[in-house]
Amino acid sequence: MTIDVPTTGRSLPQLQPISFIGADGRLTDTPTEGLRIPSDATLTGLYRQMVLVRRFEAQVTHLTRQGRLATYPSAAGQEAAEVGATTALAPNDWLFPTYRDSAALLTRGVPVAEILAAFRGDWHCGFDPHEYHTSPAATPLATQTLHATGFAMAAKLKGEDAATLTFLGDGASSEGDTHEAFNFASVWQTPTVFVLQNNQYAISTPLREQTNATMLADRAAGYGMPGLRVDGNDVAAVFAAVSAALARGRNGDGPTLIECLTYRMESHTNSDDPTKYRDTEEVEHWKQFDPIDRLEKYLRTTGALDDATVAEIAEAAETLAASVRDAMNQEAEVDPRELFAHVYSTPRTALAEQQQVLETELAAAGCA
Ligand SMILES: Cc1ncc(C[n+]2csc(CCOP(=O)(O)OP(=O)(O)O)c2C)c(N)n1
Repeated sequence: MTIDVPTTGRSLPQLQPISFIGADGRLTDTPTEGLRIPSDATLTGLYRQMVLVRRFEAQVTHLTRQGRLATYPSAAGQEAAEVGATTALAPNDWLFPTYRDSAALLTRGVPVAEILAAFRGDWHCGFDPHEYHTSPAATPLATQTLHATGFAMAAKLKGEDAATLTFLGDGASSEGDTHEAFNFASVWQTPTVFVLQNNQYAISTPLREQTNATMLADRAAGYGMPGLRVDGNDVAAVFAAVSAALARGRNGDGPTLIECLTYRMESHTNSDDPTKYRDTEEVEHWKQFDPIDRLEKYLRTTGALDDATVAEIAEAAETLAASVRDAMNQEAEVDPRELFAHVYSTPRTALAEQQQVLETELAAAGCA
């Protein structure tokens, strides 16, 4: 008896991550799975955006230390994954970010004050998801993978020309929600791209304690979808891989998992001390793979970047940082009644009672 063995979607990703531009700024000789390096004009735009988001991350981290924001999960070091993947989106596509992905929100065009509203304890996500085709950043790990998959399924059923992209971390890849999202997306061939930012740590849990698998991209084969392992610090590779995956999705060919190998340069948030669980040699090692430095080196060799352009971009980054400071120096005007405004369409008795308590307290404080 012979068994008919289906072979589609079962190929494993190559071990060597896809990379166009090496840490030395030169072209690599790594196989690129048929992907093409983006044009110099596209790469210059990606360089500019990475410089802006790095300055943004640094400024926000400083403001956290000054108490202007409650907490901040920085994606410093992960600019190539954040910017490369988000830039590949078409305006009609939808982004499903996590708490770590403010750089992606900035790239998507969300104003700084609206990105940071949630981190200073203001209400809701701070921006209008419909305006930016971007969902609120998820804090419960991996829930956004389900949202991205469900949304993509709805788009497919409605015949819309939209794909979804969601970011998840190496830690989130161990959550049950991720399994459900991968499985559903592959069975129903939803136009979803899962960008797994493997930044080596889930707070203090290193990758070796997170998984015993050789690589996270391997998991795609178990769900029958293509998986790619990409040098997540090479923005050219991230942009090319995500663009191709989004095109696959829009063509009706289903989801893709892209593992971006990268490194979280800062602490998880300002509430943990990374020196307790990783050594400075490791951090220094990863500095060699800096996504901005390597692209700058490359673009200087092609002639696309010169001192004047680099200086102009640095100045734009300072202007952005000043706008972040200005926005966070404005006191947020919070109305505590809004806590109750968007919970249920039909108010429940218990909540109505709590609302009444608040009204009484406000009146007693002379704030009615
Ligand atoms: C369902 C759930 N469990 C636990 C947490 C607490 N938590 C917040 S961040 C984090 C680690 C996440 O690591 P990873 O997915 O690798 O993302 P990273 O922060 O490194 O980008 C944990 C366990 C949470 N937010 N949600």
